[in-house]
Amino acid sequence: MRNILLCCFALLLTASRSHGQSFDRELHDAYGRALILHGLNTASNAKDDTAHQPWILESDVEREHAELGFNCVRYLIFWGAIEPEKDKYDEAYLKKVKERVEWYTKRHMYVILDMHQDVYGYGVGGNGAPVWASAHALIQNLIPDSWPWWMQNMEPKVIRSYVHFFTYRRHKDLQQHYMICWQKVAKLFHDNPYVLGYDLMNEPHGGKVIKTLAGGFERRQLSKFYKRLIPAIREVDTVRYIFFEPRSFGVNFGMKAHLPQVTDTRPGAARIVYTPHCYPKFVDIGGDYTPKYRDELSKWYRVREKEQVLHRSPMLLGEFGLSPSKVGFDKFLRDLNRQADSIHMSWTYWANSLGGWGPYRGDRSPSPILWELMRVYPQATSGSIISYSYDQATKDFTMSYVSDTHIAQPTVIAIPRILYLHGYELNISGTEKYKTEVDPATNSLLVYVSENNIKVNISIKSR
Ligand code: IDC
Repeated sequence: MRNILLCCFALLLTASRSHGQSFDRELHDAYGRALILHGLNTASNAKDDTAHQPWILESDVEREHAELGFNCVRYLIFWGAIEPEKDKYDEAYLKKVKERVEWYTKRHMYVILDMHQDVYGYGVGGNGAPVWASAHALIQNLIPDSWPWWMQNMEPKVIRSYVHFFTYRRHKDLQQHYMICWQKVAKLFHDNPYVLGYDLMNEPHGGKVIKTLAGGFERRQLSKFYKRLIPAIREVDTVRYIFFEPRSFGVNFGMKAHLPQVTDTRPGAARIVYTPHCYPKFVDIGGDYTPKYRDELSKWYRVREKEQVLHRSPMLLGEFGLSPSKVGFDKFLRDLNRQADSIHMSWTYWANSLGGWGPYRGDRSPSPILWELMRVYPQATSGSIISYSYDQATKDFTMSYVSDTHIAQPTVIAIPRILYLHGYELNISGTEKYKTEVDPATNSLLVYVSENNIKVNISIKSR
């Protein structure tokens, strides 16, 4: 009996992983095409910039679009910038955000708005929540500034602020203001089709470490917070995707999350996206990328896939990143990308900056990181993706999918301009009824297939 049950369970798992799964691995655009997103978090400097804006110029966005093959951005916004004083909203800030968001959307790049925070907020040495929304503590400045930034989460005033925010019974107004803030943002963008959705809160943290690690925070407080916030956003916008995160502490390096299933309250099919972050321990704590960390990375993926089955939603890897001075950074990014492709996971790299972990150096020349992020991948697929892969070393791309001719728009494959300097060989099999074009603005390959429900195979090789 036990064996039969185990078999049934295994079958159920394979069914949900296979092509006939009962939830979508990919997000979809308005035409019904399956989307895979690659882009940059933009930008970390906005946390502390006086106007809370990223350093970028519009020409940087044009470069991402036209040369680098990115089709989205995770754009940082801050509660403390939107509502710096209680009940007073900074319309000038929102206007600036809108202007910059439109740099992307007018180029048909997707924007995910990320309500960012680290270390709770501006009143306690972090960023995110406004000063008025933080709590005080008797003991001050326990953690030296010279320690890694995330250690500031142990500072008593930070712990207290998180605890207040998530203790809804006693401090209702904090979450209520947060919700109103999101409603304002959603009202501003709900008619822009290239604003893809809202990332509810960057790296939620419960304050008390043991409770957070043991699961109580996600099971009760975080889950209930999402149950309030999602319907509040749905009052204003029923179309955009809701991106939601597990706790960051431990999950970032591969521990399992305890977040119960998150559900959407929009009418019709759910439009939610599970958005974990991936930072194996060597990234922050030191050391090279060794086989031990390769195993840790693979474990991170296995755990996330299980959680995806629980949430029955596509996944976006909202943050991963590291310094190009780490030994093995390129191997790490290749391993991470290979596994992301194998489960059709979208990603946004941390972060868009000049120098440091960023894809550009201070003079805007490419850093070694950029070479690992420019990939051939199916940005939009008119049908169901079976598989796709890109090998950074050989520059071989292969993909197969089942065509759906009810979708008139083409399958779009990103081909960053500088990848194939001597051209590429394209091979399409499975059907003869197709035509191809190259989008001159982006160099993307557009594939129009006119035979329905056919397995189409595409391969691209460097000349
Ligand atoms: C980091 C920035 C760093 C800044 C710090 C605190 O790179 O310059 O001092 O934030 O604001 C995250 C966070 C993200 C972090 C990133 C890298 O979401 O804000 O950015 N990271 O440390 N979680 C894990 C890593």
